Amino acid sequence: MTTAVAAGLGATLLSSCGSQQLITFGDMASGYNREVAFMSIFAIALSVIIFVGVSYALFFTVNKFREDKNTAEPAQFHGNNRLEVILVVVPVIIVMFLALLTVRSMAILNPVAEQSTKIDVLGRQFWWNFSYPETTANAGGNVTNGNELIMPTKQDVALTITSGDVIHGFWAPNIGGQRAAMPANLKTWNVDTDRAGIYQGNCSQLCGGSHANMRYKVIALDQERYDTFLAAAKAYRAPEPATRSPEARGYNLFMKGKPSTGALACAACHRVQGTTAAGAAGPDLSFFGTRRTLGAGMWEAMTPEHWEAPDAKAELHAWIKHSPKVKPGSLMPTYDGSEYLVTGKKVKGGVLTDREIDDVAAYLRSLKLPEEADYWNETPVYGSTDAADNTSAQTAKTSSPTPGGNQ
Ligand code: HEC
Ligand SMILES: [Cu+2]
Repeated sequence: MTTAVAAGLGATLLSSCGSQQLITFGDMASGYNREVAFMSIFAIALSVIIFVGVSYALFFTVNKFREDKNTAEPAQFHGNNRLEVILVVVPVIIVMFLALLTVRSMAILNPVAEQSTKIDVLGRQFWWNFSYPETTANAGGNVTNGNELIMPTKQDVALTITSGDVIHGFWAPNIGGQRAAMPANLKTWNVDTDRAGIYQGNCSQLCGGSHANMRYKVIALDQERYDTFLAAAKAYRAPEPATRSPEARGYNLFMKGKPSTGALACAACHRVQGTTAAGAAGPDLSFFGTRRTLGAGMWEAMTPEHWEAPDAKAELHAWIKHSPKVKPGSLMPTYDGSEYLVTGKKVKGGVLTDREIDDVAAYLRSLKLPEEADYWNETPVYGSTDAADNTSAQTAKTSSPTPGGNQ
C-alpha cells in the first residue's frame, strides 16, 4: 500500500539513452523515503476528501439553484457566524495535523547518531568530492573520491554537505531527500538504503552552465564489501609507473605540466593519494582507474573493458584535450590551446600533443584500487531495465551517450 501510493505519486522514470536506471523517491529501501510515503498517505487522503467534498458542494449548488428552476432570490447566509467559524477551524485543524506529522518525521529522521558513518560532501562547479573524515589515508589526508559516493547499507549515513562556490543541491532520490549545498555552511543529515546497488545522484540547483551535467553515482555496499573498500582506499598509494613506460611519461606531465607550451600541471588542481599531487580545484583522482564515470557522471564507461574500450579511451582523450567542448562551462583548462574560462574571463589553454595526452590518460587509467575493492564489480544498477546492466563488468554492455562527441 505504502509502496503503491508513493510510487504512484512520485516515481519518476528517468532514462538515459544507453542504460536505464530508475530514479525515484518511491524507493522503499530507504527509511527516509518510507517516512515520506507515510506522510504522503495522509496528505493525499485529505486532499482527495477535500476535493470530492468541494466538487460535490459546487455541482450540487449550481444544479439546485439554477436560474431556470428558481426565480426567487437565493437564501443569503452572509453573517452566519457558525458557518464562518467552521470554515476557518476545519482547515486549521487539517493543517495542524499535517504539520504535526511533519514535525514527527523530522524528529525521527534528522538526529545524527553518534556511531553513524560520516561522509563529507563538497559540491563545486560542476563536480563532487566525497571524503571520509574518520578515515585517514596511510599516504596522508582523508580517503576521498570524486563523483562516486560509496556508502554502507542498512544504517544511517551522516552526510555533511557544503559547497566551494555557489549553491548546489545534493539529491539522490533513492536514498533520501534533497539538501542544499551552501558555501561556508555545513549541514549534516542522514541518508540510507537497505539494498546494495548503484543509484543516480544529481545537482538539483541551477548552479551554472553545466548544472545538468553535475551528476554522481551512489554505490551502496553491504558492510563487508564496504569495509573492504574502505580498508583498501586507506592503504592505497598510487602505483609507481615502470620507468620509460607511457604511464611514467604521463606521471611526469601530470606532476609538472609542460611549461614551454603553458600546459598547467594537473597536480595543481587534482589530488592523487600517495603522490605529491594535492590540488583541490578539481575532483580527487586518487583511484580514477577504478571509477567508471567521467565529467561528473556525464559519461559512463560501463562496458566490460571499461577504460580500455576504444570509445572510453577516446572520451577520456577528448576530456583532457578540451573538456569545455565536452562539457559546457567546465572549469578545467584546455590542452589544445583553445579557450576556457578562468573567473569568467576567456583564457587560452596550454598545449599537449595527442601522444602526451594519451600518456597522461594511461597514467590515470593505472590508478586502480585492488580488484577486491572494485566497488562497481557485481553491484547491481538499481531499477535497470537492461538485464545486462544488472551485473558486473562481466556482462554489462551498454554505455551512456557521448554528450560532446569525441572531437
Ligand atoms: C586549473 C585546475 C585544473 C587543472 C590544471 C587540471 N584540471 Fe582536471 N579538472 C578540473 C576541474 C575543475 C574538473 C571538473 C570539471 C567538471 O566536471 O565540471 C576537472 C576534471 C577532471 C577529470 C574528470 C574527473 C571526473 O571524475 O569526472 C579528469 C579525468 C581530469 N580533470 C584530468 C586532468 C588532467 C589529466 C589534467 C592535466 C593534464 C588536469 N585534469 C588538469 C580542474 C583542473
Ligand atoms: Cu550544482
